[in-house]
Amino acid sequence: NQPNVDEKRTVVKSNYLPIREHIRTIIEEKKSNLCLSADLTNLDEIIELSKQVGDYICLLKIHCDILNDFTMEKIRQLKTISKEKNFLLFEDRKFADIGNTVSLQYTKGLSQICEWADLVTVHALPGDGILKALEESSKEVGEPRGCFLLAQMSSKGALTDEKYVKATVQYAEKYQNFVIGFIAQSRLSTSSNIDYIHCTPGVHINSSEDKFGQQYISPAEAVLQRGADVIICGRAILESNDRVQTAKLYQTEGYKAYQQKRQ
Ligand code: 5IU
Repeated sequence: NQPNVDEKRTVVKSNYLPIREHIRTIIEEKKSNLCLSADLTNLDEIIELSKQVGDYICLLKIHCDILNDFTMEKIRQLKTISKEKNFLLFEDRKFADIGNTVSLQYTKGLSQICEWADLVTVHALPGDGILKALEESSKEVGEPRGCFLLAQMSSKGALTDEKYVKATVQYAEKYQNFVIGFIAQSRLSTSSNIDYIHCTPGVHINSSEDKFGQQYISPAEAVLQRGADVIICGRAILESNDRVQTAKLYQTEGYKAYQQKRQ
């Protein structure tokens, strides 16, 4: 006997913290505002890595479409680790199609993203039907789901100008339960007093760019000058000699700045 959708919604309301609050709680409890961007092509490797660094991160971001060995069984293993280690799973899908299509991409296919991803990324470009569709689909699972709207990108030549950012913020306000924050390179001004989570990718201590236009700043600059709550780090950690020690370093640097900013 499956509960119907309304019953599931009640479950969501009664058993879980709203996802925005949940992230803030994780950040404080674990003293970590670090999102590891595990851009690896092997899910077994991500599972192992998550066991090693799970204590030092608040979010684990993946791209499920680059995995050579994706199975629902493995992703459920990762989900179990995320619950044990208290971080949220974040699929960086960057949805960008019409509502009907994204809803299928979110819930169907080999990866059934909505089943396991606490969070996803969404482009505002197609208009706000994309948010209506994803939010509606997300209600079919018995756990809270949210998304980050892409407001600004870290890459050179990004087309996200001021007008685009403004319109993106307006969509976020309209879907304020589902949109829990932004991927951005600066603190965005909103007309409500909602504490949107700002995530900033393009964070590296030893590098300023890559050969494809990625642009890097330090954890302190991301948090204190750009206003990030969460720093997103990929290759800075993945390509280091010691991923665990480097994750700890970014955790420390990121959280020190986070505390300084919130004082
Ligand atoms: N990412 C960016 N910049 C953006 C957005 C997403 O780098 O503006 I939106 C993603 C891409 C990659 C990760 O998965 O964040 C950054 O990886 P590196 O830290 O390895 O550059």
